[in-house]
Amino acid sequence: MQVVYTPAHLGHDITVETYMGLPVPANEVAERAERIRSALVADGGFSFVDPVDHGEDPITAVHDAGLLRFLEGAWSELRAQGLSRPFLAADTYPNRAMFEGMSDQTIAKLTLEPRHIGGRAGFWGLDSAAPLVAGTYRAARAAVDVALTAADAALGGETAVYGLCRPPGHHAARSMYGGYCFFNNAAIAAEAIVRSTGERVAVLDVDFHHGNGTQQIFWRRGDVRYVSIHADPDRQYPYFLGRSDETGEGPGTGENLNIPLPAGTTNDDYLAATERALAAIDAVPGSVIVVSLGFDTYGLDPIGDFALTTEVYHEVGRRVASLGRRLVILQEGGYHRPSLGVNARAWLRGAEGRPHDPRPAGGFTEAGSVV
Ligand code: Q9C
Ligand code: ZN
Repeated sequence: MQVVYTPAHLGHDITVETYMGLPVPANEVAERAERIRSALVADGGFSFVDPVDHGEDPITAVHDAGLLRFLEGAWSELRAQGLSRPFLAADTYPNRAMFEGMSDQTIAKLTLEPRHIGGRAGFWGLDSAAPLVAGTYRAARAAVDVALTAADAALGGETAVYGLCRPPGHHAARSMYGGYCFFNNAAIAAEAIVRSTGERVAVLDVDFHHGNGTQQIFWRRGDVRYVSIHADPDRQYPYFLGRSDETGEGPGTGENLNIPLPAGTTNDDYLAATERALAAIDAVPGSVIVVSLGFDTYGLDPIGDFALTTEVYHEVGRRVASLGRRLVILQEGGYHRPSLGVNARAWLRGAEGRPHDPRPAGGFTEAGSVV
């Protein structure tokens, strides 16, 4: 299998994020992608290719150009405004209740992008968990190119391609970044595939969190079906979207399927949800699936609460591939660093029809112990 990878992600060198106002060690760190890369190199069955620069057009096909311009200039603007902080996070978010009672017209006039960078970050941002540093923009642009290069390979005839995207993307909406995500890599790839093939595309999101950004981008679209298996937003981020009654509107009516799951979800529960998700994809035409792949569903993940083990990833990969569609597999979350290599290897080998490899990678065995 081809793996699209670039060290450009290393510039997004995050060490701290904020959680409910307090600084905590960052979860979405460079080590994640490097762990996966070395496990796939050691496997020997993967060939690595560099991403190709696709420019801005595929990004603005999905995102507001204002978001792109904000992310491009945010770091230099932070410095230009005399703020010597280690990372940019918002000061104020425009909570909708701030404008309660005002007419839509008045609100539209008032909710303009402010000048202060702490206000601008709130204008474009969802939360304080996506710290932006000097190298973030270049890394986020490179992650988009990773996704688009993987999509090109699939359109060129590859059965399954893996894009080792970092930073991840599925929380980024048309006009919003957040949740460790800046550009929505999967949505940009899906849109590019729709435009180049004229076919319907399915996005299967198996990250632990609901992909609110992908859902938002394709909410009214009849040509992109979004299917997501995730933690119930009643108890987990992103809290405000991801419920099963969110099914799309307009031409997108019935094209959005959310499968929220309880804490403690086991391999068997997860495989049952996977069957539902795959049936929804199989029910409509199309020859490509974009997979938003997260390993924060793993039992040892520090921010997830499912109980999955490595074996289930091999089986999920195998079942997704069994639909017989081309796969553009893009990395999203997964924060238990020692297991990322074995879990990615298991999923991708499953998708290729290669047997599960029970050997450790990066010093980690699937039994959950470090050897
Ligand atoms: N206590 C992805 O997996 N909140 N993003 C973390 C930790 C933000 C996850 C709270 C989670 C974002 C791509
Ligand atoms: Zn996640």
